[in-house]
Amino acid sequence: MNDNFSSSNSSTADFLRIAVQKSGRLQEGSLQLLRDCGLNFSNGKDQLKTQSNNFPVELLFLRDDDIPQYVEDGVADAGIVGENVFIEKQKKNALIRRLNFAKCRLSLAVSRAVEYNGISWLEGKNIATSYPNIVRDFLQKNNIKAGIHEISGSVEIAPGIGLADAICDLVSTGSTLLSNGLKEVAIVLKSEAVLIGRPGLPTEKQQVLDKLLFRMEAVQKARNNKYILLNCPNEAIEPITRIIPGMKSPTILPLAKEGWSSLHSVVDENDFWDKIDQMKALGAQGILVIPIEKMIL
Ligand code: PRT
Ligand code: ZN
Repeated sequence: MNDNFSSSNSSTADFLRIAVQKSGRLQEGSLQLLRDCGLNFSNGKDQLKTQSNNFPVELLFLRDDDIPQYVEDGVADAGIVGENVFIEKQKKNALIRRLNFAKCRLSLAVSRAVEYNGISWLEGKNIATSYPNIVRDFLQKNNIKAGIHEISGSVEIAPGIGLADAICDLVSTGSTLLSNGLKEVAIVLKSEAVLIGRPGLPTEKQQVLDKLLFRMEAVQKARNNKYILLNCPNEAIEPITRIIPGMKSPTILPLAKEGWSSLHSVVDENDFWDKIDQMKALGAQGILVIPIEKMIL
């Protein structure tokens, strides 16, 4: 692939076609990730497709439910969907990469009035869902026989109108369940946005995909880490280095103040606050935390 790519001298036939959601919960996160990977393209809100002007990628804007089929058929080479949709659609696509946004869970819920005593409560009951395949698999694995009532929207009202005894639907904060008098009783699947693809891409397109994956890795690592600078007494350097070892080891610079150093490193977002507390207890002061844009190991 030509690094000095420009749209004027390349045929779009070689472009890697990525399907993204036309509008909805996945759209912003999908476009932001691609932009953070350095791809320029027009917003595309009212378009069917758009091409990047600095990377051989064409975006197709589709309903999320249709994306796995379009990828399997080869209309798109790859797509960004919720893992829930990827699994439910059962197409011959591969999960290429988890993307760490649009996190939610597919859960079973019942009326709050129900005395739910475990999964066996579902035996012989009726479950309303937009995810019949996933629910069928789940019931089979748990040896439960229950009816599945497939509905495409507003699943949460089903128990209230007598359509079903339970539902299986996506949950993030849980407030929709709460306001419909339901309680979450079991998690069937944890989901996030994923990049899916068709196996056996032509070499040219595979190279574009590999290059994009390399960039996604750098962007996702950077999102999960922060650059940290702090001052500490020299005797605290060693214990602090054990807490924030960084990519290889921290950078340590002497301060003008005798017996003190400045220490620079990288810290994981997830255990950030715990580590700050530990370092403060060791005498760290003047702690600065800075976002990282890209991170390449
Ligand atoms: O039009 P199109 O078919 O493309 O979009 P859609 O309406 O089918 O999908 P959309 O945009 O609603 O969701 C796309 C994807 O986002 C889903 O397939 C999930 O992978 C992911 N996602 C993440 C969610 C949620 N969080 C979520 N909270 N999808 C749906 N919800 C629903 C939830 O079921 C509830 O009804 O949002 C409502 C609010 O949830 P609570 O728990 O915060 O109240
Ligand atoms: Zn949809």
